[in-house]
Amino acid sequence: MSPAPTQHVETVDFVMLYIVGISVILLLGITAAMIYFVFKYNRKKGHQPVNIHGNIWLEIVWIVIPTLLVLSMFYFGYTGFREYRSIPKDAYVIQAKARMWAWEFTYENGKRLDTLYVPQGKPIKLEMESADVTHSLYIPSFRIKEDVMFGRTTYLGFTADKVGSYDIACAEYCGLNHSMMYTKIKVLPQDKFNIWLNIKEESANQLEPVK
Ligand SMILES: [Cu+2]
Repeated sequence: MSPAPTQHVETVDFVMLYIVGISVILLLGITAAMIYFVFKYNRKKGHQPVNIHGNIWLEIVWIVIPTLLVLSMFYFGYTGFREYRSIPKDAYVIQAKARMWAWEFTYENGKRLDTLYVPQGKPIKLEMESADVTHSLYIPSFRIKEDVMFGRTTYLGFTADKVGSYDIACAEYCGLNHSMMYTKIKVLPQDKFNIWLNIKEESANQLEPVK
């Protein structure tokens, strides 16, 4: 199998499967028990209601087991979150600016355009700001998303392991053309990225600087 676009994908997908798996097992178990009791204690069978007092062990079991399950969900979710929020110091920094209704990416050498190009296998840090309202930079294939706000710099880190082109969407409703606020992230091998970075001709694709 070809590798996932980022390592983070496996972490997020595992947490998702884990939570959905537990939920489905509980749903099936509870539904089966309900249906079973509907038939077992059917009124026509003439059962008499009995006043039952608390069972300490039963109560401990149904408090402890759900607590452990929920804590384990939190553990996997939180370790995955920490892993993707800890960005290496040598990460390659790209500035991202959002505005109604476009994205703009600026590189260390001043190169600026509306498509995000990144080198493969290198930790990337996006430093993000908004020129107007709140947006959210979302790369579904990478399972990452972060709000982009006016007057505040937020960040997003990832390492793209697989060459390719993936969608970037805005995931925060930001006005009339929000649904069209799409662009691409293009992952290039390091050598091709270096060549690309120094080509001036991309200027045709460049936007007016955002004030
Ligand atoms: Cu937006």
